[in-house]
Amino acid sequence: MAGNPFSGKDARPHVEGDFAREELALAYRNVALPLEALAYDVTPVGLHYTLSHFDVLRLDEGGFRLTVSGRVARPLALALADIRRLPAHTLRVTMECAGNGRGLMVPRYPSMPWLYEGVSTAEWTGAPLRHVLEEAGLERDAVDIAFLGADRGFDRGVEHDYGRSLTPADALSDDVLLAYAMNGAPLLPQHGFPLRLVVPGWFGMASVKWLTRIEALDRAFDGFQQAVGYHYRKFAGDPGVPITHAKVKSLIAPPGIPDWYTRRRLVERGTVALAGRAWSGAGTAIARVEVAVDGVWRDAVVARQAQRFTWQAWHYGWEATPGDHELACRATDARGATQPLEPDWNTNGMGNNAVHRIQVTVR
Ligand SMILES: Nc1nc2c(c(=O)[nH]1)N[C@H]1C(S)=C(S)[C@@H](COP(=O)(O)O)O[C@H]1N2
Ligand SMILES: [Mo]
Repeated sequence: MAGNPFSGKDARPHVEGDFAREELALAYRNVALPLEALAYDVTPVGLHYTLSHFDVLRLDEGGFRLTVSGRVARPLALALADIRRLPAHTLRVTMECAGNGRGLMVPRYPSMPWLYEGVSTAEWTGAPLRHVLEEAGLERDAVDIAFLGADRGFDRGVEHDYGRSLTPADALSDDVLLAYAMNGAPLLPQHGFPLRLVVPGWFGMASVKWLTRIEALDRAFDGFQQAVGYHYRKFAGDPGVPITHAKVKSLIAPPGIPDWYTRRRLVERGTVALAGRAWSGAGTAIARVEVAVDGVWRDAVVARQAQRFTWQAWHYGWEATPGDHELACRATDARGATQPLEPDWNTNGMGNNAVHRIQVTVR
C-alpha cells in the first residue's frame, strides 16, 4: 500500500536466547520499577514504570481539548480547566503492564522484554469519567466507547492512533478517572500529560495516555490495540481471548545487597525480614501469600488493602543459613485464583503471573 512502508510485514517470529538490540532499545524507553522500590506504598513518580508504544508526546495544555463525539446527545470539546472544574476524585491504583514477564517466556515475542518490573502504584486525581459521559448523554444504541490518544504509529503493518475501548457499563463505573494529576502533581509527559484515562483493576493498556478523543460507538471498536493487540492467543490465527483485568501476582523486594553485574544478592545469616507486594485484578483483595525457601512453602503475613485497587504488603521472617538459596513468593486472591509455578505461554507474551524467584547467597 502506498504511503505505508510497514504494510505486508508479518508478525515477528518468536525468539529464544539473547535479547536483540531492538528489545534493548525498548527496555531503555520503557522504564522499569527497580524492585527495591516495592518498599513504597505509593511509588514515587520517577520510579513508576512506563510503557509507551509510540512517541512520548509533548502536548500543550493551552490548546488541549478533549472531544466527546459519536452516539451522544451533546458532543463536547472540553478544555483541561473544564475537567478540573468537575468534582475531583483520588484513587490509589496498582497498575501493571499486560506484557510484564514477557522476557521470561520461552520462546518469547520480540517486544518490550519485561522481566518482573512493569508494575507500580500511584495516586491518580481526576474527574470520574462518568460525569463527562453523563454531560454528553450516551445514546441508547451506544454499545462501546473508544478512548483515543494523540500518539500514532505502526504495529504489525497497521498505522493507528493508540486507542482502547470500554463497554458503557465499565465506563460508567465510579472508579474510571480522567486523570490530570499523579501523586499530587500534574502528569509528567511520559505518563500522558495533560490528561489520561485510569481504569483501575485492568492491565495498564486500558489507561489511555494523552487522551484527546472519546467516541461513543453503535458497534464494537475495531482499533488495532483493541481488536488485534491485547489478546491471549495460543497460536497464529487463534481468535484468542481479549485481555482485560490484571491477574493475581506477587513480588519479593530483594533482601541484602546486590552484585553490580549479576544482581545476585548477598544476605547476612540470621533472621531476615523478607517483604514484598501482592495484587490482583478487578479490585479483588489478596487472601494469602506464601514464601518458598528452596521449594518449601510457608505462609507470609499479608497486610490489609489500603484501598480497593491497591497492592498489599506482605512480610515473612526467614532464618537464613549460610549457602545458596532460592526464594519465591506466591499469592492467592479472595476469589481463589493463585499464581502458577510456570508461565502460561501465549503468542505475545501476555499476563505472565508465574511466581517470582530470586537467588541469594547467605554468608
Ligand atoms: N496513548 C497511549 N496510552 C497508553 C499507552 C500508549 O502507548 N499510548 N500504553 C499503555 C500501556 S500498554 C500501559 S502498561 C500503560 C502504562 O502507563 P504508564 O506509562 O503511565 O505507566 O499506559 C497505557 N496507555
Ligand atoms: Mo502495557
